[in-house]
Amino acid sequence: MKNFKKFMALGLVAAMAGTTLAGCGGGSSSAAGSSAGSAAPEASAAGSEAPAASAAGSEAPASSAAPEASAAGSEAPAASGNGGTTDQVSGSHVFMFKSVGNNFGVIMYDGFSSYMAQVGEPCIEKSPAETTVAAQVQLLDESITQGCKSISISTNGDTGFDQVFEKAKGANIPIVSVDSEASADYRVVHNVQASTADIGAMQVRAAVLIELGVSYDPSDVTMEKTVETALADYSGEELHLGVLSAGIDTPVQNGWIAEMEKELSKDIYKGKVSAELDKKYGDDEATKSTTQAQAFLAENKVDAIISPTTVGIAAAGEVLTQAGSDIKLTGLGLPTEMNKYMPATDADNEFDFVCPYMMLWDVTHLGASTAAIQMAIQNDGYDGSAGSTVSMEAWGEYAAEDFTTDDAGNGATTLLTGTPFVFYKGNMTEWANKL
Ligand code: RAM
Repeated sequence: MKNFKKFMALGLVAAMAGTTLAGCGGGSSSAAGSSAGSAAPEASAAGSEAPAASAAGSEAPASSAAPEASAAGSEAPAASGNGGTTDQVSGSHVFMFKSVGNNFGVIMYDGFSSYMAQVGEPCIEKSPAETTVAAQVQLLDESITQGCKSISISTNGDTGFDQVFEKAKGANIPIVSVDSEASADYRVVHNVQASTADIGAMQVRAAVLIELGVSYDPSDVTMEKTVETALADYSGEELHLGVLSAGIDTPVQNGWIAEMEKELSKDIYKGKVSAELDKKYGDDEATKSTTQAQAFLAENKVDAIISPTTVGIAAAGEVLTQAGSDIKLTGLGLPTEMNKYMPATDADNEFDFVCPYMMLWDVTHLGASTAAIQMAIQNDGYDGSAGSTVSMEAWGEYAAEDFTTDDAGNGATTLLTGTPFVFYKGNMTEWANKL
């Protein structure tokens, strides 16, 4: 399996040269329900720093190609000791996603547990059945009582955790949030997949460009210039965008939506794209997301739907495709879940599909880098202060990397460990069955 980082670098070059990439080695997808634990760096299928993505201001450390993994499904580097997934909370690093049954969380835990296996540390996934704060609080409380070593969490809301986080603090159990942030009062740091501003703005730009029938241009990764030019030439009716999000209180999606609104308030959109987003919430549940997508269809008020959640975008893809709707779709999705609604090859007309292009980032690396943060806290005295560094070991196909902590204001700090990546007809051949 090819290194994602390398792949993306090659992808950019190839795309700029107007050529297509030769196929990567095949790879089984960890998205397809890979078992928690020892999963190898299929992780590696995805990669962090796409040089491309750095265009939006997210720093891309120099690309250092790591050795290629032997084959799809290859084991993670030999674990020293009893590292990786265990069924014991006591003495283990707890990883908690928003809920079970979300492949994004499954893939992230694959990365987390693979890195923990490598460094010989036990870990366990404790994600709730329901995407609620209450369900997470209960599991957190139990995990702390049972003596877990650390907590890595993607939260379902920004309030309601104080008491249980206080309990963790009292027990010296470090909290790192990832994907969806925890309060700065309790977390050591928040691990960010890619700049919130980039992710929010790129989704708006993609929705508008898709509506205007403009293909994704990989030489303009963030689509900023392309959308400006396309809108300058546009004199049609005002476009209306809808958002199919996760929970109404979910920090990560709400952060992106705020950036979407900021983007839409720019002059280039005035009179051409409504500044108002029509928002609906599917709670990251397939059934609820489907109902909300059907509501968009029935109301017929939006030209395009942005879904900043892998659960929502897949549900909307199905609903819109089944209905043969004119409403277009973009957002954040897993290629393995979206391939049915997207172009497959360069030869396709992407506008024949409900979702011509969409974005995501290296989900496995996000999990692995979270494990690296926990290791830095445990072994190197990392305290999440701005300017301090987390060193991530070489892992699978990835070379060793250092990440520097950023000041996020209001006493909060973040660590940027990834960049956004666009999936479109020029690279779906590579990604349709992995990630
Ligand atoms: C979903 C989750 C997650 C989000 C991704 C893009 O699986 O809501 O929080 O980051 O989509």
